[in-house]
Amino acid sequence: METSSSDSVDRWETADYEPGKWDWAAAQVEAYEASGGTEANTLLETGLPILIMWTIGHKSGKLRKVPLMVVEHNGEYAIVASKGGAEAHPAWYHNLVADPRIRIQDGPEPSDYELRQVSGEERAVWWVRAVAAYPPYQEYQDKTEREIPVMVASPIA
Ligand code: F42
Repeated sequence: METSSSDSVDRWETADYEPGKWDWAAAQVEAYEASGGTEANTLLETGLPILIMWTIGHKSGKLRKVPLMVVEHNGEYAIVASKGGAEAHPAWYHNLVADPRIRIQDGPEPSDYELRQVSGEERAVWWVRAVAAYPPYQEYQDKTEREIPVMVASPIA
């Protein structure tokens, strides 16, 4: 069933925000949004830029906001479900599989994006970009059997 763009706008307005369980990440979301993206916009002392991704919990229906590293190329972003190299995917990854429509805030305001999971050659190209943006991604991949999913977000006009 094709959902209209108004559905997608409504769901962001109607879903109740529920912070994630990692307090430091939830605190970063709060500080980033309160400053319109001018503060708390890097990962601790690395100085590397972060963005805030919005998803809808596929079990809870809650609005979830997830800080992630910025891996951007020609207006598209890679979403890297690394979770520090944990054995399991981050919970938010399952939300994206259930519904690829997300919002990304990389600056003052969030905007709408559509995700595709990438594999093979396309994943390899984006993986190089991801590790260039945030080198620890390679350490995370080296320490787990899990293939860290990479999804690419394209802007929805
Ligand atoms: N995590 C990454 O994976 N990649 C990054 O590049 C990254 C960068 C980053 C930068 C700054 C920062 O502050 C944090 C950063 N993180 C990065 C951490 C990221 O923001 C998340 O905290 C982390 O990936 C863990 O995500 P998580 O969704 O597994 O969070 C857990 C701890 C959590 O909050 N779980 C919730 C809970 O109540 O237990 C549920 C979250 C959820 O979405 N639940 C779904 C629902 O329906 O509501 C169901 C999901 C399911 O399990 O099916």
